[in-house]
Order: sequence, then structure tokens, then C-alpha cells
Amino acid sequence: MIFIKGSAHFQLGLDKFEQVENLFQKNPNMIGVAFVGRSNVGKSSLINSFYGKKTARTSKTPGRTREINVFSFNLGNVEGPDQDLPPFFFFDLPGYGHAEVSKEMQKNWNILMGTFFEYLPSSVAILNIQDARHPDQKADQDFHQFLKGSPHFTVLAFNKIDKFKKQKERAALQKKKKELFAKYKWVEQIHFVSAESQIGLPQLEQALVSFMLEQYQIQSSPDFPV
Ligand SMILES: Nc1nc2c(ncn2[C@@H]2O[C@H](COP(=O)(O)OP(=O)(O)OP(=O)(O)O)[C@@H](O)[C@H]2O)c(=O)[nH]1
Ligand SMILES: [Mg+2]
Repeated sequence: MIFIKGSAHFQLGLDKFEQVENLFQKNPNMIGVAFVGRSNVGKSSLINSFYGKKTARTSKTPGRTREINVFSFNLGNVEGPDQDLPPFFFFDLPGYGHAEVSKEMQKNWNILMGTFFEYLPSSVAILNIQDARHPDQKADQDFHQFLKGSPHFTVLAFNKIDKFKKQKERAALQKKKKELFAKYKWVEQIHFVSAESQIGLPQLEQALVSFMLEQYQIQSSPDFPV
């Protein structure tokens, strides 16, 4: 079995759309996962939980991540990183739908994100994270309308599932899962997770690892244009 191994290395932070354009034009074959969702849903916490230590900065204050942070990491087995595989990438995105930011910041965010998704290689999956207690908020719906027709492999994760103490709450979320699958046809999988208690993380990790290895195989094929 292949896992996300060792530590992640912070590569760079992007806060200008020209930097985003430049990165993807120079590296059109980057393989990885973009973590995107409303502010405070736990995007940075989930990245950290894959490494068992602090990599991405997290905070109680929504809007902590203000730029696109790029991390590289290795895949490997229990013995350690597989040196034959290339580095893979996680993109920690600033949260969307944050009401308290200024008009100017919102405009910058729109341009930055617009450029990001326009240039994002199809070898990068989109992991949309939502708060399990408040799924499918207006900002999430807007994001999915924006995503519609995108060629990217898209997965939805409901985070903070540890906050659910009652069976009734879990049942309601199961119902929501069905509803959202029907509504957002481009979503391939829905996971219930907790960055805090680690529930569901091995399954989510394997889904992301499978996607990344598949992309690596596609790019290693002799038919792949270089
Ligand atoms: N109970 C619980 N709290 C969580 C979980 N994941 C994250 N949190 C908390 O939620 C808060 C926000 O987490 P972040 O990881 O900073 O959220 P983010 O989505 O990166 O936020 P922005 O960078 O502002 O967009 C922190 O106080 C975390 O400790 C979880 O699974 N369960
Ligand atoms: Mg963050």
C-alpha cells in the first residue's frame, strides 16, 4: 500500500495572479491536490493531519490563509518515501465566502482563484472541504457553479465530523450526501472526515493517493506528450 510519506516542504506562496500563471505554465504536469473550501472549514488542518505535524498554518480566526501555499511531498510505503516517484503537491487555498474581508480583498481573491482554476493542470484534483455541520452553504453552491464543467477529478469532504455526537445528525448528513451527489454530478466521491480525531482520513488519503498514482502512470506512458 502506498501512503503520503514523511514531511511536506513548503515550496512557495502565491498572492499574485501572474505568479500562478507562471507556475503552471512552467510546470504543466504537476500532480497533486488543491484544498478548497469556505474559511475555517479545516483545509490547513487536513493538510497537517496527513503529516502528523504542523505544516500549514491553522487558526481560529477565519481568513488565516491569505495566499495559495504550495507544499511538496513524497509517496511511499511503510519503509519510507519511494525515491522512484516524483514529488507531488498540495495547494492550500485561501477560504472563499469570507464575509468580513474588504471589497478590495474579495476582488483580489476572485482574480487569484479565477487564474488558479483556469491554469490548474488536470493532473491536480480538487478537494472541496465543507463543514459537516453546515454543508452546502451559499458560498459552496457558488463555488460548485463555478466548477461545473471543469475537467478536474473532484472530491468532497465533510470535515469536523467529530462534532457529531448523535446518530440523528449522522443520518441527516447521509441524506445530504445523496442529495449533493445528485446535485453536483462532477463530484466523484464524498468522504466524512475529522482532522481532529482522524476519522475517515485513511480512506480519504487512499482516494487521493490512487488519483495521484494514476496521473503519474498516465504521464509515464510513452504516448504522453512531453
Ligand atoms: N472539532 C474540529 N475542529 C477542527 C477540525 N479541523 C479543523 N478544526 C478547527 O477549525 C479551525 C480552522 O481550521 P483551519 O485548518 O485553520 O481552517 P482553514 O479552512 O484552513 O481556514 P482559512 O485558512 O481561514 O480558510 C481551527 O481552530 C481548527 O483547530 C476538525 O476536524 N474538528
Ligand atoms: Mg487555512
